Amino acid sequence: MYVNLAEFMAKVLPVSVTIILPTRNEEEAVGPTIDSIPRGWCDELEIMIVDGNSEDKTREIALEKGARVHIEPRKGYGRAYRSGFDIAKGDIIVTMDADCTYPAEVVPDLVKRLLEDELDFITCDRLTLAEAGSMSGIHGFGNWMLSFNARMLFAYGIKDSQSGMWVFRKNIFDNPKMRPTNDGMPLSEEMKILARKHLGKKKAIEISVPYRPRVGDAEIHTWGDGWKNLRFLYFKRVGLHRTRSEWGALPDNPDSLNGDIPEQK
Ligand SMILES: Nc1nc2c(ncn2[C@@H]2O[C@H](COP(=O)(O)OP(=O)(O)O)[C@@H](O)[C@H]2O)c(=O)[nH]1
Ligand SMILES: [Mg+2]
Repeated sequence: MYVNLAEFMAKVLPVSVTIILPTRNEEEAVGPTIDSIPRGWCDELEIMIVDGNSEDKTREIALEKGARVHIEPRKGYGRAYRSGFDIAKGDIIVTMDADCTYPAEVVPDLVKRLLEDELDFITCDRLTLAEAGSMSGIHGFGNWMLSFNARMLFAYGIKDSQSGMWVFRKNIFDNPKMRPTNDGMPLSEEMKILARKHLGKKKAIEISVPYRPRVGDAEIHTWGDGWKNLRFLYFKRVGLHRTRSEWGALPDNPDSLNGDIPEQK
């Protein structure tokens, strides 16, 4: 019995981890996404949704499941992360969509790899192992086109420029140059460009993981977001991209740690 316990304890990774899920009206998928995250494999595990003023039961469900809820009223996928990264308590940050598409079951192995190989940043490629029905034809094409342009412009050698699953050390943001500037979907490609540029190919790597069909409706505007992503790549390449809002969460954003989420009252 004690031997097994000792063995078990030896496998617990000596780190604190925050898993950040940006959410906007994800009541169908947020519960199963949180449930799919393995427990008990690291010293401390924080699961946090950064909610963009959902009008459905997203926050209520996340609270029920024991997740931390932070409301970032400012619009945008990138905006949610630029606040979440700042307030995450863990030394390691993991990101995923709250839509059941990314494989939470591989998170412990990815964190272990980051620690053992002394990496700073892992981005997860979805294209190699995508399951049937996970990416529509047009999204697959758009993704390929954006990834192709990103490779051409930045020569950074990353297959999937649009993946939203990353595993990295929070202290990469101690370098202000590593802090992404985009408040929208292009934050995803910006993360990879910054990682390869400032951390280097040895410390910032890409690993292939499974990708699954979405649960719940996506809000992504295929053509609008595709265009914004492409425009961002070219603006970034020539240094014309701009930050529209400051890094970090607003001090008066509601947070379940302060007990001021409406659903808590
Ligand atoms: N907080 C916040 N989350 C958002 C916003 N827009 C999208 N999300 C979330 O970001 C994740 C990615 O969006 P998704 O619709 O899955 O985009 P796709 O994976 O690129 O098709 C999902 O978990 C969304 O709920 C937003 O404006 N604010
Ligand atoms: Mg998604």
